[in-house]
Amino acid sequence: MKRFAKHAAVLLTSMLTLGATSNAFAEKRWDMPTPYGDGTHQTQVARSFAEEVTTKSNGKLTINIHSGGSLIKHPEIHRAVKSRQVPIGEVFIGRLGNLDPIFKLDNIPFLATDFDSAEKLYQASKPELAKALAKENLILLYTSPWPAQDLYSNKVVNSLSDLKGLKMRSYSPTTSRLADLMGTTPVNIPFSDVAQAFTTNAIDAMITSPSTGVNGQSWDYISDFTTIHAWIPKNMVFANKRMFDRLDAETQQVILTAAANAEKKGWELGRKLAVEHTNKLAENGIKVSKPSDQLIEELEEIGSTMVNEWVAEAGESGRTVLKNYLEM
Ligand code: PCA
Repeated sequence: MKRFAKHAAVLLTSMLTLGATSNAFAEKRWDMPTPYGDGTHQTQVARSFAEEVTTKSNGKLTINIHSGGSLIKHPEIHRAVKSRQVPIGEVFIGRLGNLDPIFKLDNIPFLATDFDSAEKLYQASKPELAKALAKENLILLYTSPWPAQDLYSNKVVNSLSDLKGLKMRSYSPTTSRLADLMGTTPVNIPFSDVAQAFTTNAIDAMITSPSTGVNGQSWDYISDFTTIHAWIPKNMVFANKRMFDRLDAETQQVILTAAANAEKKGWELGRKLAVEHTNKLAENGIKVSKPSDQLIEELEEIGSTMVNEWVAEAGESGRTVLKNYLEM
């Protein structure tokens, strides 16, 4: 009897150990670096995506969000996913502009300035976007837009001459080119350093969303906000294809469904937050103005130049994307 009990205990222990081992095999953990902080809607969307995958896969795949560049800094995230240092990550599309012209399209001014147009531009460019990522063994999972990009400055801006010679923050190759064409000097500064850059006069102006101004409490160092609504850029989330292919079909489907839901949520938030956050800037003392006709005309002309430059660089596939967009 005693011997039997001992035997049963050994059996039970080995069953538990086996159980634990096979569970450990079934369970996967994906670390997902994101570039922006917890206060941004982008990271909130990423968190809801991760939660959905974790819940719906019944724990087979847990996605852990590491926000604000805490695991991997923004400039390294793309390479980290490509090299399988991490299986999944989020980046601001325009940052990758030097890798493929399709990424530059995301920051071209005055091509798509309202959300309906931005959604069309996204649909028209999505096949090329996915193709550019696929070349690097990456799968596009979802995109999420920022509210339209407006102008922050420490003086009233009625025309480009008011900005001449100022240092303008840029966050991508396309926005550096824009700063040049505006007669300003581009200074590449990540969002995390923007407040300090303004207070130390490393930059004098920037073009970004009202949300980013709210997240960075820009009223502490900026007086004027002009609603130029120049373009609607996006973040994208992608996975390494080899790591994705290693998951079972069911878990892959959970990811794709969660990605589609995240995309929907991101686009809804992008639309909604523009008004809310512009009001918040005003409530905190920033002078919010509509752009003058002259400023818009000058900027639109730069926009046309940049579209032409882009088509020349992107060639046939770029022309097709634009043709499809204009016909939508
Ligand atoms: N905020 C981000 C990207 C676009 C936006 O609205 C930033 O300024 O870095």
